Amino acid sequence: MTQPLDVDERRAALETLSGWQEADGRDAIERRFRFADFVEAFSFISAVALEAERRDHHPDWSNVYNRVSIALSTHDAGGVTEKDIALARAIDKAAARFGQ
Ligand code: HBI
Repeated sequence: MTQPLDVDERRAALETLSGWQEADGRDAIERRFRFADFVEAFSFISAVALEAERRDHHPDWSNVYNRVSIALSTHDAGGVTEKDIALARAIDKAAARFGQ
């Protein structure tokens, strides 16, 4: 099984990402997005959902109209792993296509 990153690995990985931070009160990383409207937010969600399914690695997320919050952790490993960093990187690419 993939091992959780240690504190230094996690900090170094966060620096390679765009807008991700330690999640409040849980062992995860998170990024919050704000889109022009619901359709744009949902288009982004759809793109991320397909990418997550392709990787068999899925976000914990919420959507309120044009806002999307995404938290990433590897449930099976009980922490943040390289799988989360790789998915965060893919999410950053998807977000960039939506002007984020
Ligand atoms: N997604 N974030 C996350 N963490 C997991 O451990 C995980 C997942 N998606 C699918 C998955 N594990 C499967 O390997 C099984 O646990 C169903």
